Amino acid sequence: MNRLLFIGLLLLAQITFADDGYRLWLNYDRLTDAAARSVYARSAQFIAVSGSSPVLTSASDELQTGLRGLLGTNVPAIASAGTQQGGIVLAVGVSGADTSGLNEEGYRIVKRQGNILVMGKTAVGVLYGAFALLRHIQTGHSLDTINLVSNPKVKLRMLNHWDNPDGTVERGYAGGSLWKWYELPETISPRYRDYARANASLGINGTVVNNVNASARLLTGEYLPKVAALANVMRSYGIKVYLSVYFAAPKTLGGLKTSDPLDPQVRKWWADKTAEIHRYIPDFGGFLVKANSEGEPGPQDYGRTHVDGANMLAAAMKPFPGVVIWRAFVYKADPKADRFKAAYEEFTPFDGQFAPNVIVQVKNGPIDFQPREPFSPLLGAMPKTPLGIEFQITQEYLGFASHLVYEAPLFKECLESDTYAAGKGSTVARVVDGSLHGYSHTLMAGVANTGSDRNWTGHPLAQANWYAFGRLAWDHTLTSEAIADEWINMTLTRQPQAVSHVRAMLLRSRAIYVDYNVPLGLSRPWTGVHFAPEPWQNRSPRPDWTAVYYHRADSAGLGFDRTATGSNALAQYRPEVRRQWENVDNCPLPYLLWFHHVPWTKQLSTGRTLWDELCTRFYTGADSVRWLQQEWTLAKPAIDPALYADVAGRLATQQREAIWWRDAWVLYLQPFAHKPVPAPFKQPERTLDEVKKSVDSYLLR
Ligand code: GCW
Repeated sequence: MNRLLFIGLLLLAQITFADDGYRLWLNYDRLTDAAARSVYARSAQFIAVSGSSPVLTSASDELQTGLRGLLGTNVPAIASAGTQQGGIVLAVGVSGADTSGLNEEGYRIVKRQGNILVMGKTAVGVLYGAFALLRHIQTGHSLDTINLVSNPKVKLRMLNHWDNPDGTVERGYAGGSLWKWYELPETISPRYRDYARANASLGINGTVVNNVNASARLLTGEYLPKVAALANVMRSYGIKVYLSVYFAAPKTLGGLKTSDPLDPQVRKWWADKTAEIHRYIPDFGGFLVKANSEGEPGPQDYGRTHVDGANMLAAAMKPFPGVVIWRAFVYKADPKADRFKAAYEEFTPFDGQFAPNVIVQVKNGPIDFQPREPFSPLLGAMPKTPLGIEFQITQEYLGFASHLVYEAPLFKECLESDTYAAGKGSTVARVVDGSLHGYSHTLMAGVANTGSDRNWTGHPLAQANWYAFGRLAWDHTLTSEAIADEWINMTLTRQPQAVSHVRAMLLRSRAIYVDYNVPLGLSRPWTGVHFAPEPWQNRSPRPDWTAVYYHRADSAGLGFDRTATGSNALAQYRPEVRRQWENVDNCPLPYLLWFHHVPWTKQLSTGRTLWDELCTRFYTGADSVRWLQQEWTLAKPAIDPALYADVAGRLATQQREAIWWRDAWVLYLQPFAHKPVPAPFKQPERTLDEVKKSVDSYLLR
């Protein structure tokens, strides 16, 4: 009777349990198929851990937690398998054929003598293998013939947090900062460990804990113990901590007269500071620097160059294994210049001059994390300088946490672009993984979308973007579809019909967003809140912080001429790339307005004029949000009710705002185009003034 009651309560608990999203893709919900559970359980009767280290303990703990959840069994951890069979053996440092194809962080999982062997040259390789084994089970694969070998393609796989010491997050849409600076170092939130687990499950091995618009405070004796406390948690999961640094710190913090990178006292200050940091954090990852960009201080303040600045920090870092990551995101407030060209112009002359422990971090596009950009022309143009890539996971220009945009297709589109730097097949991915130019350091960074919200990312489905970034940083050859499938199965549901509805939503979401937002290569970095549509926005302290600077709408047409008759930014690309884009008659439509000022009446390859095509995209894009809503409804029976309701609410917001954004563009552009909205679409019901008013309410926030 007691037993029945217990089972009854258990069932009730399962039914009424609301998934708050905290557990991410590591929710380890019980597999519903009892037969499958017992088959898995037969291969997971014990976990043998040879050797001991905090990282191995993390691996074994995670397997225990995961298997307890998925299979409902308590799997004992033992020191050695001996002659036992039917268990999991974690083996680190194995040599010979088993680890021959592995790099330092890779893993191999095979079935051997009745056990499942998870091997790596290092403990962290085994940890990644343990997560891979769990993923294998979570996604319903058999253990009978398991044979997995995997190596990360990029060495530094990092999140960049734009978190400030006051607890706010620049461009963060999921609450405040994860780091509770006021409570550290004494109070260690359990959340830090869960953050580390989630990252390690993807192979992320670095985290820059503070904003690139950096506060010097992080470098003080008050803050370093706090950073060290975080590093202590991360270490057991193979994650190194990095700091963004404020270039003027020698002056503001050290009381020196200057922060000139060639000044001996300044150099000494940084060398001492770097040594001090290592006393707190012996395995410190390194520095990330935003210098002479958007008002941040830098070497140019003293007539020095980016190389002078980076190499000064590199010299301070030289006694240690860490790196200096110098951002290439720079542009000047010059109304005549084309911001598109700035990073290439400033950095290519320095190729080969950076110290060996410097990596230059380049945003994926030449402007700034737009919904669709061509790849940055810098990628492939600095063969003698390790270039890392920076993606933005947080949705600064992708509708914050209210619009659904699955970013894997965006990341992949860039990674698969061919730079032709060393002939055909010189993809951005091959620049970034170092195989093209033989870089000594390789790096993929993502600006994090995590915050203090219980579900980490605000929009529950935006967890998929953190997941996708991490998986691609490990292996950029994975497809967007495969990553979506993994994430959905591990996080939301394993019911095949529901999986296919959610997969369809994710895969189409970015194209839908682009259609109602910036179709045909339209671009629009906004000032203001970076959310509301403001194509009319033409006033700012800087010309390159207005919308009109980018879209260039006038009575003749729309778009930025970057051909030889315009800014000639196209000349920064290899001839093969340039040829794809330089002719307005055959430039692929996704890039058309990035490179051409196109007459309103020009007929495009679709058979429609520019104006009609734009309207078609704006309207079908906005209408497609209804399709997203329908797909979500179809998945409803298989989704946790609380989570379902959360996403349904956000989709409703997205639907309303997609129409708002469509109307903003249509009503703003129409007086230039002098054309009616083509049938079957209908003229917006509101006026431009009404749209502007509703945007103002966002700007006042
Ligand atoms: O996209 C812009 C953002 C800034 C950000 C900057 C950068 C951290 O609007 O908030 O500053 O890029 O990447 O440095």
